[in-house]
Amino acid sequence: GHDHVLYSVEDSVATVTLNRPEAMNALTVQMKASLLEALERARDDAGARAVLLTGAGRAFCAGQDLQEHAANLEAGVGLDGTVRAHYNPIVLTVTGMGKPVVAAVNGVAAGAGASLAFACDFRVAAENAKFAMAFGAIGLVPDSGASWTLPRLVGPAKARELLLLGDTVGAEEALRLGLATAVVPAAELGARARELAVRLAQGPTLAYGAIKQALDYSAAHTLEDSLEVEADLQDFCAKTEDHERATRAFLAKQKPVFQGR
Ligand code: T3D
Repeated sequence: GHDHVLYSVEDSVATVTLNRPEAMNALTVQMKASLLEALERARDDAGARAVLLTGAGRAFCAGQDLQEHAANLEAGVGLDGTVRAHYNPIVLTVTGMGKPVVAAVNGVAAGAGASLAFACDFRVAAENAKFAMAFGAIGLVPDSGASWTLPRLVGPAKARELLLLGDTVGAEEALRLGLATAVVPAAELGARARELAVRLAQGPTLAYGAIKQALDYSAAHTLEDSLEVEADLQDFCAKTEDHERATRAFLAKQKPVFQGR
């Protein structure tokens, strides 16, 4: 039950691990509830200034558990409202939290598992990782935000091609497309993704949250509206302790130490 998603904090990095390796970390209702709980915990944890999301075993996440899904279809309850009840809040928690989220993509990310990786701020992929737009192959529409995130990551034409044809994207192609932040040998993935998360955890956390907000806002608004939001967010950031200290450190030719406030 509860151990299907693990949570730990070290060096101000909260690590959330999908932990049902025997099922390629496919998402059951129970697992989705635990994942949402872990992500909300990471969001609210004052001791966590960056989040690392990864999978145990050979897969990152195979998406919706199709055993459970088939049982629901059999019982005549269809999708059982799971997109609104689970997937949407999970994605909004990742994108909406005021701290960076790094996906360490340790293997295949399929369907909603791929969407989950797309919702993160960074995707560090192992050489053996791949992204499978598995939705169309089973007659479903991309959910968990893939119709929004993927065109913004790889451009509208490529996203359309990937989602309509459902082709799997390997790690090297993902890097070329801008879908992966970096590709690293599988044995180094944990360390390399962690290195990035630790670097982010030592950064100006409030400014990072504001950067995420500004980008999400500008994605759906005009330049004029986005300038207004930038001005508001800048007023906010200018009042932070981290900004004040970093400015003083710059003038003193010192390296700033950010506290996340
Ligand atoms: O409620 C709703 O459905 C709405 C929400 C939908 C959101 C979605 O995520 S829809 C998309 C669901 N996911 C998929 O369609 C992916 C299905 N899986 C695959 O395409 C492939 O298995 C993979 C590309 C993920 C991996 O391929 P490969 O060759 O590395 O492994 P495999 O042999 O296919 O799979 C290994 C085992 O995992 C196998 O079981 P077995 O034969 O060892 O007993 C396979 O059935 C199982 N498995 C893989 N994915 C799922 C799964 N079992 C349940 N659910 C899965 N999603």
